[in-house]
Parts: sequence; structure tokens; C-alpha cells
Amino acid sequence: MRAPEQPNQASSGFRTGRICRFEQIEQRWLLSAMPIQVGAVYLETDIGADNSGDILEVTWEGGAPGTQLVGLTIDTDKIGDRPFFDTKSGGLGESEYADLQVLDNTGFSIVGSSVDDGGTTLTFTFSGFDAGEKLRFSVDVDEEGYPENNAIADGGEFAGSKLIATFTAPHYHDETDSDIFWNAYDAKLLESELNLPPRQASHHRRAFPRRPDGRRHLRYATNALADLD
Ligand SMILES: [Ca+2]
Ligand SMILES: [Ca+2]
Ligand SMILES: [Ca+2]
Repeated sequence: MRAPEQPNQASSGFRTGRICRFEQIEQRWLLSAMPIQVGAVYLETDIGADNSGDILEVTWEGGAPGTQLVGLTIDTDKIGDRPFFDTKSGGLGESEYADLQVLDNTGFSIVGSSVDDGGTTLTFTFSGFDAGEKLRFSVDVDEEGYPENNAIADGGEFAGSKLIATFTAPHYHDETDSDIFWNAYDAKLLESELNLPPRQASHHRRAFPRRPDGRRHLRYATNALADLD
């Protein structure tokens, strides 16, 4: 059986001027890394005194090797009655107050933080905040109202607030993205696979007795998940 003709070989058997070789191509860089999932859960922890601070938990997963969460902002300036941070005596705020307190930052450093009494923006900057690590902090959150402000800002009232996160990674530009907090979030949390607590409103509604003013103690959770591709 005769071998098929090679493309650079004439039928006479003499080689032509064409030479087969591998084409040199430009170096290829991976343009997309594993997507980043970042989430936060807010917990209204008022048990009648409003001085213990409401709790927020933040964690993230994914990203290229070496990715770090370097900045985080929670912005409660939203449509409708706005939650705000009640960090000091006097000024804006209802009932008691509680300043920002970091409860857990195992594995990374908090470079800076800022929040104003009566303000709607709370900001952190971090160093070494790697995937899977978690920030827990507390701060009193109240809510605007008429004719009076409200010492309780439950999950439904906190929902709509923004979570803004900035990531850095070697060989990549810094990436900033945002998402809003949702009250009914369990399906979203399940999909994200983030290590954050599920919504637990009904359990705690039953668990706590009524406040002296007749309101029920609420321990609503709400969260936000931001996807950065
Ligand atoms: Ca205040
Ligand atoms: Ca307060
Ligand atoms: Ca409060």
C-alpha cells in the first residue's frame, strides 16, 4: 500500500520549499479564575436592652491562588426607612448604643475600620484575609422611623443594605463588587456553600419573651452574597 502524500512533498518525491513546523504562539494567560463568593449575615440581637450590639459575620471562598479580601463596606443607605449605626451616646440613636467591636478575626489583621454614630456606612480594611476565614463583629443598629427612630432593625428592615467587597490577587487587577442583603436567603446561602448561619427568625421569635414595651424580641438574620467572576 502506498503511503499518502505529505503536504510539503511534491508528487515527484522532491521536497518543495515548504517546511512543516509548529507555529509559535504568544504566551497564553488564564483569564478567569475560580469565581469568588463573599457573603455576610446580619443578626438583630436585641433582647430588650439594645446595648449588646447586633452581630455581623462575613466570609468568602474561591478566587485565584493568593486572593485576599482587603476591603469591606456595609452601606445601609437604601430606599425606605434606613438602618443606621448607633455607636455612641447622644446624637442619633434610639434606646441604648454599642460601638463597633470585633469578636473574631482569627488568621488575619484588621488594618482599619470606620463608622460614625448615626451614620450609614461601616468600612473595614484587612491584611491576610484568606478564603475560608471569617470576620465576626458587633455594632448597634437602629432604624429610622417617624415620629421616632426604632431601636430594633430586624432582618427585613436591614435587607436592601449593600455589601461592597474588594479583593486583591497576584497578577490580577483589584476587583470590587457589591450585592444587597436579602431577608429570605436560605436558598441563596445553600447555593453559595459559604460557612454562614441560616436564617433563624422563627426559632428565636418563640425563644424570647416579649419586651417591656410589648414588642417581641427578634433575632432575625439576613445576608448578602456577592459573586465576583
Ligand atoms: Ca447615638
Ligand atoms: Ca440604639
Ligand atoms: Ca438597635
